[in-house]
Order: sequence, then C-alpha cells, then structure tokens
Amino acid sequence: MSAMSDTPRLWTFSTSPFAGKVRVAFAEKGLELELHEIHPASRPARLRELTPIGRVPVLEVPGAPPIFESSVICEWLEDTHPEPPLWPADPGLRGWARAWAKWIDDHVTANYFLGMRKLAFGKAPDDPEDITEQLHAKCVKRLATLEPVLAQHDGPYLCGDAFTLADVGAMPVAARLPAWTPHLVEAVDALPAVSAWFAALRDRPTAAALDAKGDPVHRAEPTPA
Ligand SMILES: N[C@@H](CCC(=O)N[C@@H](CS)C(=O)NCC(=O)O)C(=O)O
Repeated sequence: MSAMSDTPRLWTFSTSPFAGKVRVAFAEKGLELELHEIHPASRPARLRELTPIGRVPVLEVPGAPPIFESSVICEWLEDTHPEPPLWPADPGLRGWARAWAKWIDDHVTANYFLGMRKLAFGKAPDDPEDITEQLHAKCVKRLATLEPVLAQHDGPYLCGDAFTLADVGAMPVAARLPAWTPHLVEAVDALPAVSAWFAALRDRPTAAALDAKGDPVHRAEPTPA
C-alpha cells in the first residue's frame, strides 16, 4: 500500500449507505477520492487506529485528524470546497434541510439498511423472527411522513430546485430499494411525492458513485503510511 497522497482517502465499503453518501457528495463537488475498501465482517486494524468506533466512513486528509460520521465529513467537504453549494443559501431553509437530513439518516436509511444487514449477517439472538420485515415496514412508514414535507417546495428535490445534502442522504435507499427489495416497490409507488423524488435522485449522474468500490484493504495488511 502506498504512502498517503494529497487526495483524501475514504475508508468505505461499497454497500455502506453512509459511506455511499460521502462518495456521492465528493462526486457532486467533482473531487477525487481514494477509496479504501474494507470487508464489513473483517475490519483492518488501521480502521480502529483511526477511530475506536470502527465504523465507516472515515476520511483521512493529510495534515488533519481523521474525520468520522458521514454528515460531519460532508460538512468538512462543504467548508473546504463550497462550490457547488450543497446547502441552501438561506439560513432558515438550510436549518430545515439539515434537520430533515438527520431525520432521513436516523429513520429512513437506518431502518432500511439495518434490515438488509440482518438479512446478510443474521439476526441477534433476541430479535423477532421477522425483524427485517419490521425494519422495512418502519422505513416505508417513515417515507410516508415525507409526503407532505416534499410537497412544501416546487421542484424535484426536498428543497425544491436546490439539490442538497438532505437529498444525498436519501440516495442510497432510493437507489437500492427497487433492486434489493422489489416487494417494497408497490408501497413506495403508492407515495407519489416520494416516488418522484426517488426517481429524480436515481437520475443524478453522481448516483453512480454509490456503486464505486476501492482497492480492498485486508485485515492483515500493514498499516499504511
Ligand atoms: N452515524 C454514522 C453511521 C456509520 C455506520 O453505521 N456505518 C456502518 C456502515 S453503513 C458500519 O460501519 N457499521 C459497522 C457495524 O455495525 O459494525 C455515520 O453517519 O457515519
């Protein structure tokens, strides 16, 4: 593994929604990102050196401490590369969009991907038999909450014509749900504003960054410089 270049390095795995959010945000800014691909079931020791939490995404930038938490990485990106802006200029609307971005992370993305994780890696001993179905039903219910929210502004995105980080946060679910859980499509189709929004998110050229995969970093590999 080579010494660190000036290109920011993201610890990631391709199906991680929160790492995907960061990959899309960098793509929206037109910036390069070096991807270090981990296997979610076998995390390299270096990841825990960077953050004892051991979760991805983590961003390494020369001369700065490692940054974890996808939203915080996106804020660093916005601070250091303000163009094109990924928050509305108006402080009131910006606050509104930030609040929904957090809600989408915590209620839409978390429920959907926790359901997928349980499907892929197995349930906890005290989980109910239908835990995945319960989590996915919760995700669809939370999407229904967004119907009147999306109706507040004219335009394809949460803030209307302005595409923001709140939209970026919803892109992993918008992109994965039809292919991974076709049985949920009918319920989402019954939500016209959400369906139109999801279609607009899937149409962004930067949605391709959700599939981006880096060179694999194995558990036993030496710590990169
Ligand atoms: N709030 C964190 C969530 C990070 C997170 O949950 N990452 C997942 C992948 S999407 C992870 O690494 N999980 C590891 C685990 O559960 O062991 C963020 O937004 O970055």
